[in-house]
Parts: sequence; C-alpha cells; structure tokens
Amino acid sequence: MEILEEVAASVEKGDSASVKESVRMAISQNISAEEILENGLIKGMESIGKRFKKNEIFIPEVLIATRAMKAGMDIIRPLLAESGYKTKGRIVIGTVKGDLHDIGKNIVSMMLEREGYEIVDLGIDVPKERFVEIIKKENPDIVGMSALLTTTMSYMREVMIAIDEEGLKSRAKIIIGGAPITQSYADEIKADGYAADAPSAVILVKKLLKT
Ligand code: B1M
Repeated sequence: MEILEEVAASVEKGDSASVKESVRMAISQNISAEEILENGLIKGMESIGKRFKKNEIFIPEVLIATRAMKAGMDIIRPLLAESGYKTKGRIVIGTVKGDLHDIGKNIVSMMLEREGYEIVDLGIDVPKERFVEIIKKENPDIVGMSALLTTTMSYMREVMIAIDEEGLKSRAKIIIGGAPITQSYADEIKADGYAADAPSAVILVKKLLKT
C-alpha cells in the first residue's frame, strides 16, 4: 500500500501507533508535511466524516479517529510551521467554566481541523480570563465557546462582557454552540454566530472568514 494511503487507513482505523509510524515513514520518504496532511491525515478523517453522516459509525469511532489524526498532526505540525504552510485561519475553542462536556466540542474541532483551520483547544472548564488572555496572545480569527448545561451557558455572556471590556471584540469573531444554545441567545449576548452542530459550525466559520 502506498504510504499516504496507509496514513489515511490508519486514521480511519483509529490506530494512533500506526498513524505515527506511517507518518514518520512518509517523512523519511521526503513526502512534504502538506502532502501528508492533505492526502493522508485529512483524507482519513474525510472518510470518517462521510461514514458518520451515513450512520455507519458513531461518536466513539469518530473520537478514536480524531485522536489518531491528532497523533499524526503532532508529528507534522513543526514541519508545517517551518515550511510556512498557511492554514485557513486560527480558531481557539473551549468549553466554558463549570462545564466538563467536551465530546461535541471535540467533534467541532476535528471537523474544522479537517477543513484546514488551525485549532487551539483550551479544553474544558475555561474561565473568561483565559479566553481574554488567548485572544491577546494567539490573535485568533475565531473564538468558539461550547456549553452543554443550562447552568453554564450563562457564563458565555460573562466571557463576551470580559472580551468587550478589554477592547478585544473586534480582534476575533466569537461563535457559540452546544445543546442548550440557540440563535436568539447568540443574538442576545452579541456573539457573531451560532451553530447547531459540527457541519453547521464549518459553514459558519467559512462564512465569517470568507474562506
Ligand atoms: Co452530562 N448532561 N452532565 N455528562 N451529558 C447532559 C448535557 C444532559 C442533557 C443529560 C440529561 O439530563 N438529560 C444534562 C444537562 C441538563 C441541562 O442543563 N439542561 C447533563 C447533566 C445534568 C450533567 C451533570 C450535571 C450530571 C451530574 O453530575 N448530576 C454533570 C455536569 C458536569 C459538568 O459539566 N460540570 C454531567 C456530566 C457528564 C459526563 C462527565 C458524565 C459526560 C461528559 C463526558 C464528556 O463530555 N467528556 C456527560 C454526557 C456524555 C452527557 C450526555 C449524555 C451527552 C452529551 C454529548 O456528548 N452529546 C448529555 C445528554 C444528551 O445530550 N443526550 C448530557 C453528543 C455530542 C456530539 O453532542 O455535545 O450537543 P453535543 O455537541 C454537538 C452540538 O451541540 C454542537 O455540535 C456538536 C456536534 O454536532 N456543538 C457546537 C457543541 N459545541 C459547539 C460549539 C460550537 C458549535 C457547535 O461553536 C464553538
């Protein structure tokens, strides 16, 4: 099997060890990091996305494949940076303070990464100060907040206020999502956008960044 096909197949199987091995093998064959990303890692995830859409596989398989893709990304990321590879945009994403749910956020991140955006994942339980700090430090194009609890969604408003108070509102587009979130809540807290699911998040980001 050609080595990039092996990278893609290993992502699809969710086999992190095999992804790492085949990515290293591709590098040793002088295949560029861009090619490994586009024709190996992303190709594998595309196939996972299609199978997920057709209900042939479910969330656990998607998450395992995402982890495998990340294992490959970790190896090629420094090479991409060296070669000046331009992503379509930088997206910071996190689940807000008090909330530990991250399955949806991870699927959204995975789909955006697959589309060629750079993801800075802040994880779960993220306080407003961290969102403010990361906008100053990382200059993201988009800041994404996720919340799954009715008790934590109100924290998104606090983050918006903190970003505004620091004069950072114009520095990045703010998008929100999660099961209890609605477009009207996004409008109420003056977020730049809301997405109901991961494919809609991709459409929203493309629209906001004109990419
Ligand atoms: Co929790 N939980 N949970 N839970 N949990 C819910 C959310 C709940 C609806 C269950 C219920 O009661 N029926 C309920 C919330 C009720 C409410 O507030 N209305 C609930 C509760 C109450 C709790 C605890 C309080 C339970 C307790 O301890 N008493 C507790 C809270 C912990 C905390 O966060 N502080 C708790 C804990 C947990 C677990 C840790 C056990 C686990 C989380 C594991 C993890 O995430 N690593 C968990 C889980 C798994 C769930 C359910 C079962 C599944 C959530 C999920 O992953 N869905 C959930 C019930 C349910 O939804 N059936 C439930 C699948 C995922 C793909 O969908 O996250 O909606 P979702 O993401 C979607 C979209 O929302 C959107 O795209 C995603 C992909 O399509 N999206 C975005 C999400 N983020 C986005 C961001 C965007 C754009 C789109 O832009 C930035």
